[in-house]
Amino acid sequence: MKQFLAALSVIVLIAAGVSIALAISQAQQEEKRLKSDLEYRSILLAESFKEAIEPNINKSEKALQKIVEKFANRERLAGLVIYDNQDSILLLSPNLTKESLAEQQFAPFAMDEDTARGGFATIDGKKMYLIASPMHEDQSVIGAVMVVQNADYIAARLDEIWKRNLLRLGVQIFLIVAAVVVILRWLIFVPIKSIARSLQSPSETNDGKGGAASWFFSPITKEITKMRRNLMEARHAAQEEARSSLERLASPWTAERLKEFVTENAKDRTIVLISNREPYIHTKKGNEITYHVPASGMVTAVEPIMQACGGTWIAYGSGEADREVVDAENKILVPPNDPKYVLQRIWLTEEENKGFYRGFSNEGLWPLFHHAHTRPIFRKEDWIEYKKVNGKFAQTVLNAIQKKEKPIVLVQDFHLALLPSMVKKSRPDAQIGIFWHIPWVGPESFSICPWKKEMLEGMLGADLLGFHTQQHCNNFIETVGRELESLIDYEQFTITRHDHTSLIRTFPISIAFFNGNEAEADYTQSRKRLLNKLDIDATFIGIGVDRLDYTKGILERLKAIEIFLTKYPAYQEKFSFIQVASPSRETVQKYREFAEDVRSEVERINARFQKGTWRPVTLLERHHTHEEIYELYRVANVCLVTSLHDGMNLVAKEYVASRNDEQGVLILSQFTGASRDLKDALIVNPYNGEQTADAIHAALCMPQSEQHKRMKKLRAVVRGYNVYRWSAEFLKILLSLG
Ligand code: ADQ
Repeated sequence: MKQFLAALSVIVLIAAGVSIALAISQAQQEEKRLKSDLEYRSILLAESFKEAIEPNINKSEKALQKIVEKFANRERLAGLVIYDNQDSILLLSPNLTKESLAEQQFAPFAMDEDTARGGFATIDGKKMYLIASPMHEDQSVIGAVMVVQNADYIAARLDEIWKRNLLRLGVQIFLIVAAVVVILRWLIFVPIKSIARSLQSPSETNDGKGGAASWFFSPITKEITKMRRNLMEARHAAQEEARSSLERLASPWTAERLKEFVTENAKDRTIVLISNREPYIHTKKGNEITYHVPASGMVTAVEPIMQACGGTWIAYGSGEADREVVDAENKILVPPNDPKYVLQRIWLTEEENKGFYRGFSNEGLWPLFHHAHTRPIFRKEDWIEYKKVNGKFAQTVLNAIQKKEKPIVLVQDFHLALLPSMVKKSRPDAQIGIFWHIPWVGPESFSICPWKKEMLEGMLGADLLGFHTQQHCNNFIETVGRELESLIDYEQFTITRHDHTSLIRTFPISIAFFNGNEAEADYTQSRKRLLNKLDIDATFIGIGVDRLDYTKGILERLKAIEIFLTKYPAYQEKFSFIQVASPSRETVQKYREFAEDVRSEVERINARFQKGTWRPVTLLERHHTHEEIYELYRVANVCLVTSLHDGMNLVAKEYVASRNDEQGVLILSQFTGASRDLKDALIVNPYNGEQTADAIHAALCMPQSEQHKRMKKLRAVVRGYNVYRWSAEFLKILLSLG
């Protein structure tokens, strides 16, 4: 308050100083003007008076008196005087007296110097202007006339100017003080109060209008809001961490425990899981119908849950023999050799597949959500198909949950972003969760999607939205904050829109960690057999297992292997790398080109280094069963996961799970969700080939004790947070919302 008063006083003093300086200057100018005007008028009057008197100077006093009277009634004229050449007054107008003029020497001076003389003087207590002009006859001075003008009005006029200026100064000071008070109140106190209030409240409104503080404080408000958000997010992450640490101490989750949990908590409620990719694909081998589990992280993670809990899994039937094995309702019990739940297939036309799957999902959303420097392609016709197919899935879900009370609907992944709100609209009682298996990018990156608002609105139909990492949650919340009017609660991590609240949570997905018999973990024989079968002759084996997808960093990995063999030539003929690559999205041109690039890169590296029976890279480009993949993991001294961007990456977790001998080293990209938890891996930047090459070298040189120490910790993480726990936590929170 003291500072405020001091600042206000300074402002007032400056304003007063400026006003007074202006008033002084105005008064001086006015005084100068009035005086010169008076002088000028007096000179004119004196001259014309002289011209009237000069020829009549020798006439009678009466005649002269008449002339004086003629001139006398002028405004502000105090009197006229006629002097003879002896400096004596000959005649003067009645309102003047000789005594009052006795001391005035203007007339004598004028006659002596033969020129007009004038000046200001006080006569009878009044300010006067006097001017005397000599009269002539035959070029001799014969006397003088003097004009006496009233000059009091000049002082009165100056007084008036001062009074007016002082009054103006008073009004100015009042207005300045009032303006400062109003400005401080509306621009500073009120906005600061509102910022303080919003800081105290955990929620943040995005009403698109901005608050009281918006324009004046907007830069600082933005920064404070960001800081506050970061603090909230950090607090939330810490709470989550504390919660999971506590739960980690609890007994491990198993399929049986999950089943019990679901029976107890979901009672008889229907569970419907929906994804684009189906868990079992039926194909034909000649006349025989066979099936396989697709190479998909989503299927790897979610399938064990459905096996444990039962229910219906609705998915697109993509296999050529899929229609032949389903019943009239397009249903089949799976797993085919040990049925535990229902797979209900839906069919898509070629046009739908092209727009929904190949176009919008794989050419638009997939590159949009992965920073892998592949430009997303958005076509209006693909979007139309995407909406249509989401509607088709929604209708199938609505049919499946018809007459079922409070069904539990679990939507999987980015193909079905619109599904939650489509189902919610018709069935508000359904408890809907969506899990986003890929990363969620920042608001800036997401903003390029032409149908961003519709996507977000679709997702916010869910009661629970799950992401792999806190960063993905933060990005999602910030995106909604940027794009939609909503109320965001940073403490609870909820978004409320149109009276519906969605909870945003982190659920780092995992695998169904099967604990092998660690005592029997001797792979020497099987290793020999497998390497013989693959015709690989090497002491050290590296492995990479991926879908043939440009986000997985396979080309960067191959480059790093080339650098490694060049930089550490002692490993030539000793180290061999196996790349298991499952064909993926082959109908998309970018994927066909990528597979071609991988093949030619493998050929190039092999051609450069191959010696005798040794070749540096073996590309196994076909679908493998999980058993086959686990066998390969177990022969590998090092597993390379070098994704350029990955939601989680289950290969990293699978490698760790497979190593019950607690040997082997995991090299893991820093751009995977898995790198947040698997801290005992060697973390690399996949774009840095030198670094990855050095990590391969470090892994192959790592003492067994160090490998053991790291692998033990990694296994503890994956075992502690397996996919049963992941789904239990997801379901626990979803059920708590109903
Ligand atoms: P994906 O991108 O499919 O998953 P990932 O998590 O690595 O990636 O899972 C791949 C799965 O496919 C693994 O189970 C792996 O064993 C299997 N696989 C790979 N190559 C195979 C082959 N040749 N034959 C058979 N199986 C093969 C998406 C996201 C990930 C996220 C998962 C789960 O992109 O970031 O971890 O979902 O949410």
